[in-house]
Amino acid sequence: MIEETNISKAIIKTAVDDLLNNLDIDVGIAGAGPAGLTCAYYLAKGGAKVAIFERRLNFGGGLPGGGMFLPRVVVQKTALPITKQAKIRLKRFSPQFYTADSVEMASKLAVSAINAGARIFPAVFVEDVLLRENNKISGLVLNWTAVKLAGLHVDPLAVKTKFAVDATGHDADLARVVERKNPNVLFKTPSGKIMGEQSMWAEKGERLIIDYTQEVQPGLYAVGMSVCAIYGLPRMGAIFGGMLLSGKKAAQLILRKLKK
Ligand code: 48F
Repeated sequence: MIEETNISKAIIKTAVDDLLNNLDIDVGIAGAGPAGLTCAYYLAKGGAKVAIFERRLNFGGGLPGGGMFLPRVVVQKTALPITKQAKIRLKRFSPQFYTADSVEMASKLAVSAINAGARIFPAVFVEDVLLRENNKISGLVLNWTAVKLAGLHVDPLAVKTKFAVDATGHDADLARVVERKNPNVLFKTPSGKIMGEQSMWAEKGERLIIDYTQEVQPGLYAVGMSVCAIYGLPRMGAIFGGMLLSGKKAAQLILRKLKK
């Protein structure tokens, strides 16, 4: 017999247990776009306890939309080891460029991260961080996206992290909230301030995003387009190798620190 209250009980109990189990984690990632998903995969594969908090109900960020809604993206040769592990099917377009179905790519990056052990919490908005001595970021402050959309005042809850990752894309939402609330916090940029993304220059952006993927504040890493927003790098459009390689690089840097 199907008893509705038993359905409710099953959902409430298992979902709350899952949240409780993720209150104290190695790495908390804000944003389930391609950079956040790739970062989560490599972290989980390397043995870290990692959760992604995504403000939307779906994952993939700007990836499923492809280029101007045409559901294809370009991936360069350098990122092929990442697409291969995720079993993303590619078509060779030129000696340098491959194309992928953007929906397949978003889905498979998420499946890989989940299969490696990462958790994805949908409809959760990262609205702030826990800031401790020496401006060390030691956790994420969470609320339901619906609360924000409804314009309600509901106090958030927090999770503790050894490292946080800003994978929020073009707005660098997490870094910006840190800057807005804590004017004394200086970022590792020439001005100490978040510089904002520059106009499109794919070749330059794809190269520099890898160089600049690093810890931007004690305890906070940036991956993907948030790196460009923080360091004033150009945007690239529907080419995704840099997003994947940036996520992987941050995961490797964090894993090295976790092992110390
Ligand atoms: O925007 P998004 O896909 O960022 P990305 O991983 O990749 C960028 C590419 O999609 C593309 C590009 C390629 O050259 O330029 O634009 O750097 O994914 C960011 C995700 O973060 C979520 C947002 O909904 C999206 O899924 N997000 C943004 N702010 C928050 C957030 C927040 N405060 N809390 C939780 N999730």
